[in-house]
Amino acid sequence: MRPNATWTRRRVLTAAGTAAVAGLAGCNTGATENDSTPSRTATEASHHDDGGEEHHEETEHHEETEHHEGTETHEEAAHHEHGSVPEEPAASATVSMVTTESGQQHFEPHVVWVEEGGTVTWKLESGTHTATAYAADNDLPQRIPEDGIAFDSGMLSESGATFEQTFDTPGVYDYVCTPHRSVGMIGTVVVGEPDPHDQPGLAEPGSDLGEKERHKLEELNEKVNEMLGHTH
Ligand SMILES: [Cu+2]
Repeated sequence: MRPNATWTRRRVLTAAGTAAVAGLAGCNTGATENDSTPSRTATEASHHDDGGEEHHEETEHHEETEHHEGTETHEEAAHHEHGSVPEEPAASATVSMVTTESGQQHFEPHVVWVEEGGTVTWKLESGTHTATAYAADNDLPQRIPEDGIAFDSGMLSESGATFEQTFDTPGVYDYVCTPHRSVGMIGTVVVGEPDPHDQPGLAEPGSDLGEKERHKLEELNEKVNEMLGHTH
């Protein structure tokens, strides 16, 4: 168990309330342009009529998130959603490509982990998306191993369409949906047990990238470093 398990659970519970109301806010795409800081004081004040039942913390958190629909900062939302990473590599993994009803685009889960020789299948749930490796060969910054495969699904537009890729070279592979790059529709495939110190996919994202793209890459770096740290 992680030392901060309790904290994590609380955050997840809070996120559940948010997700029900605001959709998958963690992806924080085009639909939530105004990342203003929530004005909690006003909402908290309205709860003081309840008679000071301060021990009902989780209930209050839930109510709060309903009132703060769509006003979470990017950082908060990113940590609420998709908090879990795989515990160990699997022979295969599946990633959904999704456009939510509120118009947000994302890969779910954001991070998958397969063994050397493992296969990842991307499945189009909704919207129109690609899964394109961050590689010079795809006219993108290199964020996969130098000898890794620069995969590119091409545009998938029919619901249920799939793209499958087998990975023989261990490493960290960042990839992006090219039409939704600017809103940070990005994911990571980890193959085998690579040395985290030697991965282009874990480098600090360049300052020339868009803000949402950079934030998402930083978030993914954090998750993958944590995930690989658990294996040693
Ligand atoms: Cu997309």
